[in-house]
Amino acid sequence: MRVLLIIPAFNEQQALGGLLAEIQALRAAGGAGVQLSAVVVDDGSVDRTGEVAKAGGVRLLRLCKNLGIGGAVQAGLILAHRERFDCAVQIDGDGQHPPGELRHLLAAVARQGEPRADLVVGTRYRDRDQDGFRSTLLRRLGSAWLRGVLRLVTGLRLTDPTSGFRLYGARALRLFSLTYPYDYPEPESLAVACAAGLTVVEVPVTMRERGQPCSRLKNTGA
Ligand SMILES: Nc1nc2c(ncn2[C@@H]2O[C@H](COP(=O)(O)OP(=O)(O)O)[C@@H](O)[C@H]2O)c(=O)[nH]1
Ligand SMILES: [Mg+2]
Repeated sequence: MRVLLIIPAFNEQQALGGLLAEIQALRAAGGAGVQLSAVVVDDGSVDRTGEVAKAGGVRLLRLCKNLGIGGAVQAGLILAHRERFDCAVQIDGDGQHPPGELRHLLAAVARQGEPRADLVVGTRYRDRDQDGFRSTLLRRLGSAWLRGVLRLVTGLRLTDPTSGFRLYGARALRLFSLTYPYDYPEPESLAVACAAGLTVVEVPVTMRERGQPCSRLKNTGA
């Protein structure tokens, strides 16, 4: 299975080097039948994000103007679709999403005997409330409101609609390379996926707080 990691990064020179080192370690370790590639999408960073990406040995997509997170992610999705990757995984450039957790997202698409998942969302909340991720009160309130609206509009019961750690299968790549929301892309894209008849599932993952160092190596880009 060919998997493209899409890393939107805007002024992430501090965290990006450590994240890319983790990704290289994961690639070197190899996984059963999984071939990992990665692309950093940088659209107007004023720091050394692009240089850190190149030094980290991954592809760099440098857009000529800032499109925001939605446009940056869609650029990666178009690349994945065009190059016929089996799936793509969006992962934060700030190191909040440990690449090792990718296996949980991949397991959800490999599961037999269920409708094949087109969009797999990594949730930081489900089954992890003891030692897991703790967001700010404001963020949790916003998330609760979004959960309610999504459930009302689509019938989807998700715990983490704003999660940016998600896997896009082939059908999602086809859809989102044509249209991807720009304003609040994570929750909106869930509604778009549902409207298009795609299967959306959620799996628990561990996330780090922003600014928490990546596990293997110190940052190289600062
Ligand atoms: N290329 C690009 N990346 C962005 C932009 N805005 C945010 N990002 C990246 O998208 C990821 C998610 O943003 P973040 O601020 O961490 O969102 P949060 O985790 O939901 O709080 C990070 O890697 C950011 O660097 C943007 O305008 N362009
Ligand atoms: Mg983040």
